[in-house]
Amino acid sequence: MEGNANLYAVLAEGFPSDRHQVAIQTPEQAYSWNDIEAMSGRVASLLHALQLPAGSRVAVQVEKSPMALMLYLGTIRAGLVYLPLNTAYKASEVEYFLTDAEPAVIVCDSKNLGWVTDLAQKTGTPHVHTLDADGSGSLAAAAASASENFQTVQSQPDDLAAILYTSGTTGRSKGAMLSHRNLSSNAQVLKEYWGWHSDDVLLHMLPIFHVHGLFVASHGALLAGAKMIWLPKLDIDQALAYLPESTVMMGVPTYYVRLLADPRFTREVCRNMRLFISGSAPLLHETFNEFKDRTGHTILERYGMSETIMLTSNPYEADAGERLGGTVGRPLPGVSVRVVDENDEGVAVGTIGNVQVKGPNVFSGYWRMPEKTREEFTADGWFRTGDMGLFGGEGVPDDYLTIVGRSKDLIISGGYNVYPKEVELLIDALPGVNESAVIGVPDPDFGEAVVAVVVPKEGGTLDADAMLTALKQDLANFKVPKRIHFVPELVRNTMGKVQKNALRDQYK
Ligand code: MCA
Ligand code: AMP
Repeated sequence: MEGNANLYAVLAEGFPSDRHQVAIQTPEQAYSWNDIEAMSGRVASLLHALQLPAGSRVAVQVEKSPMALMLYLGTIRAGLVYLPLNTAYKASEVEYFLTDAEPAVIVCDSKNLGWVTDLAQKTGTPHVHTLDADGSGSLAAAAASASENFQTVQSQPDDLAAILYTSGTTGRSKGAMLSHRNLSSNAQVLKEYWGWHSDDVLLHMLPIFHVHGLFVASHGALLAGAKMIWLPKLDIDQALAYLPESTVMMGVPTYYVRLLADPRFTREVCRNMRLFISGSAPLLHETFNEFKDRTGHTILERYGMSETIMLTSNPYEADAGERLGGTVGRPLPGVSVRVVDENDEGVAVGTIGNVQVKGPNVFSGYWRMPEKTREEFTADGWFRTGDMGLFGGEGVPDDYLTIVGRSKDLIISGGYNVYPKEVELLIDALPGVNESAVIGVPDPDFGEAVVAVVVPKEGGTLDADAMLTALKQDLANFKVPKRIHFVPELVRNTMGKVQKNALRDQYK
């Protein structure tokens, strides 16, 4: 029989032959590899019975649980397209995704069932299910009576597996379309590159609605047949309790900052660890160095995007080179990375330019946005990341990439992306506001913190607390400014463009 390009079929090739072993350990319960097959099989049977057209979207906004992972795997097995949503998104944010993606199914937490049902009716989403943090809800109830024996759907490499929304500078979110090939090729490369093996134990504390936790971390362990310690979120007490029995951990820089802030985090706690990986946002030199001093471990920093999954990584094997703090390492095998000028011409080593990428991991385009897709690819097929970087530089080998900034106006706070334009539009719509500029300023915990600089209407005064309360109605909490500054006017250049760099300097 010809191989099946379905991502689940690829991952399952790595499951251990003894399916009774523990695959997922939570503080409450253990799940075996058999359980993964059976539970994801039940979800797939349930979805299959809906007789949805191929490529139908399953939108999911639920708390992290083993069953939530089964929902993901079951969706993939059924040949449907998984569309994860940050649990922090409010109704008005979710409405956009439902309108744009037109999913056939939405699965939500039962506490949100009221407004999600209203939205589903409004947007024509036919099927609504619930799934709560404890694994209960209408989805689990229906899955319980569906068959656990499900023959994973035969997929083609270019079939769509997932859509990940990532905002644009215009404030309108774009759905990055990822295929089975994109996801499985990246998982296979990372398995080799980071030396995954079946004896590994992954401490999984990341959310599973983004690339980092859902794909990079989960796929790594699944494909290696390695156990995951599955925690609902970052909790330092729990992290300290489980680190001694773990070998691999992944986190955004805030995870490492918070571990280091706790004096109980010692070399002894990390005694069985072989690899700490950081990504999604720049890791500060001081965190990298302090971590090495405290634990003896050198954090491996890597770089990626929702549109591309993982692109570059510092070396894992000692003989492959040094892990250099501040750099994101070399292009992964099969991935091409170039640094170019404004005319898409390559620049010399040591020169800063725009980072462009190519490879089997790079997405095919944005959902129903052919023009935007065309704009973001060069004529010869390179994807414009919007990141600025350089190869080499002082004391850095010529094939190591360093990310120095972004040409896109984006704030990364605790690993979550915030698009200033989206926040500015909401602030500008508040009564008494003339205009606003939203910027990121350095923050010891989140890396960057969102700050708003607001010009009140002439003669008026504004109340920052009232504004924040109003913003929280429509905006996920992590996007809500941590501070608002009032100014009589915004600094502009001769072209009339707001000088965000000057504002960042002033308010840092
Ligand atoms: C929570 N809050 C935040 C953030 N998270 N504010 C700004 N930035 C954040 N990231 C808000 C909360 O809503 C709360 O607000 C207040 O801050 C304090 O919350 P706290 O209890 O400290 O938050 P937490 O629950 O501990 O969460 C912080 C966190 C979490 C653990 C750092 O944000 C997190 O897990 N981040 C990981 C994100 C991630 O996985 N990114 C990968 C993207 P209030 O008091 O008002 O309610 S994938 C990606 O980027 C690419 C592809 C890649 O390369 O990986
Ligand atoms: P997302 O839209 O969530 O996929 O975020 C992708 C963006 O995160 C990239 O375009 C980079 O700007 C940033 N990013 C990811 N990893 C790193 C890293 N190690 N260092 C600096 N920036 C990073």
